Amino acid sequence: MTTLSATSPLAEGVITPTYDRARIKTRIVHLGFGAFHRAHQGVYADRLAAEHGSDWGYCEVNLIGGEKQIADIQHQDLLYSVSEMADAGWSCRVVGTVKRAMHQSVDGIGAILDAMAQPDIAIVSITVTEKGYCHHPASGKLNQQHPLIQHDLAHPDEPQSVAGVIVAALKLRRERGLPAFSVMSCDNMPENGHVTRNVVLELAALQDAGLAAWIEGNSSFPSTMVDRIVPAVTLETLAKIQTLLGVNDPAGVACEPFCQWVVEDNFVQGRPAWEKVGAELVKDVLPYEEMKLRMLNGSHSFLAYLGYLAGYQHISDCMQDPHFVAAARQLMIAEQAPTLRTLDVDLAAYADSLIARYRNTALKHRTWQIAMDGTQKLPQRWLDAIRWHLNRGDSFDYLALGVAGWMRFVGGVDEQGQAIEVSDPLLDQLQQRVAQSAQGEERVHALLSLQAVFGDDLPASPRFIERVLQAYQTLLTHGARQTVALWPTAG
Ligand code: NAI
Ligand code: CS2
Repeated sequence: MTTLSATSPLAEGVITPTYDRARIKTRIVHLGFGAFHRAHQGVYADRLAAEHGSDWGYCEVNLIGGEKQIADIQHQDLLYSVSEMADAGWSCRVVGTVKRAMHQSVDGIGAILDAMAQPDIAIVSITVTEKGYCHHPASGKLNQQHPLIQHDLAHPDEPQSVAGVIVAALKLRRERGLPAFSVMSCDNMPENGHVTRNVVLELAALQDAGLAAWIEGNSSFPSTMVDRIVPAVTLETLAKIQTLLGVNDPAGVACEPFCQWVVEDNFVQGRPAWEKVGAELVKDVLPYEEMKLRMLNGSHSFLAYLGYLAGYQHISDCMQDPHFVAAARQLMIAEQAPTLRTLDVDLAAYADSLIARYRNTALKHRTWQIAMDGTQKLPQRWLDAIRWHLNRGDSFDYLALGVAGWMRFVGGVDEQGQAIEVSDPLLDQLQQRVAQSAQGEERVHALLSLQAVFGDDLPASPRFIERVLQAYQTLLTHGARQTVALWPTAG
């Protein structure tokens, strides 16, 4: 089977770049050429070029991991495909707006910094997962002890961290007399622009106060709310893509049809007219981010931990269990929705639409994938809402059950006594606490002592501890499936 290229014949119905690709300019450097970026920002750029004559194109960069994705797209004329998967059928488009692809381990960091310091570059965007920001998830501040940050402080001109690379690139632009670019995070964090600004400015200030002041005065860090479910690509997905496309595409991704992007309109060197292809450009993204993070990602994580423990491999499998559907809905409507700032959105309808999206059996979104990196996700998905309820004396039964589910998951042994492969940047700290605590109450206290996740306040809250403990004990006694069915009265 031939591989996707500018000249390969494609199956009928595939949307291809009919615009002049030579006209597209490299105006955005993107850090994190993963599945999500390809299916989200990549498609907005392609649609803008195809439907509105935009010339905004990408230089795609992977710093850590993802060597294969960069090599793959280089071998296929910088083209890749995005397939939308619905129970009713699939559709497929080839994205043509990538101009260049680089990997730190192949091209070297010097070449990447040089690419970021070209005059045409107006935006550096990011999707590097929450852990890529090297911050303390509970506070949003730079983790100065992080090994990558320690490295970058010692070698500022050969940085390894995302923040270090941005600081070094901006330093180079300043030296070359070029204007700064805007830095746009598209990762799932509340105020992702502020988190990015914090880590970049803090790291710059530790190196050179003058540089930090220049960045603060010349760059901007717009926040974004991003939404499109893009599961990790499997061999099965690639086979399906091949059937749709008519050629092989190892750089292809598949995702749900739904897509949403809310962007803070704050760019120092211009931006693509994303609003022409459905993005919302607003002054304040925070209410949208919180809504999405607490309703969607909060229920996703709940389904991920409890579902994994109950033996459900995919989110759509959880949706076959009416008790899981009811629990996810309760969590969203009764415990997350009340904590949100007012938006002109019907939250009950939003919850229904999320459940409908989760039911998509074509997606095969693994509970294990969403369960990854929990220490980086819990604060914004559950813990801020729990604090809201604690302040008001309200109940938060499902959020507490979620926390208990996470604790059971990171314990590393499932309900059948099989090992769980826990993937988390704080794995050492998790394993140490698990190894040094007896199963039950002691384990709960040991995990609550993770200050980077729970802060100082939650481990000192008797109500929080009591509710999580009760949920944890119930999970131990009844197992996840039955606990979800009986909750909140099972304890
Ligand atoms: P992925 O695993 O396909 O890609 C991860 C990307 O992050 C790769 O490009 C990798 O090189 C980079 N990366 C990982 N750790 C890094 C580090 N320490 N420093 C620098 N780069 C690093 O994951 P995917 O699906 O692309 O998701 C990435 C992020 O996008 C998510 O964590 C989330 O914040 C956001 N997102 C994902 C959605 C999805 O459904 N997949 C939807 C909405 C947002
Ligand atoms: C998921 C998200 O992996 C996860 O943690 O909750 O990536 C989710 O699929 C997206 O945010 C949907 O937009």
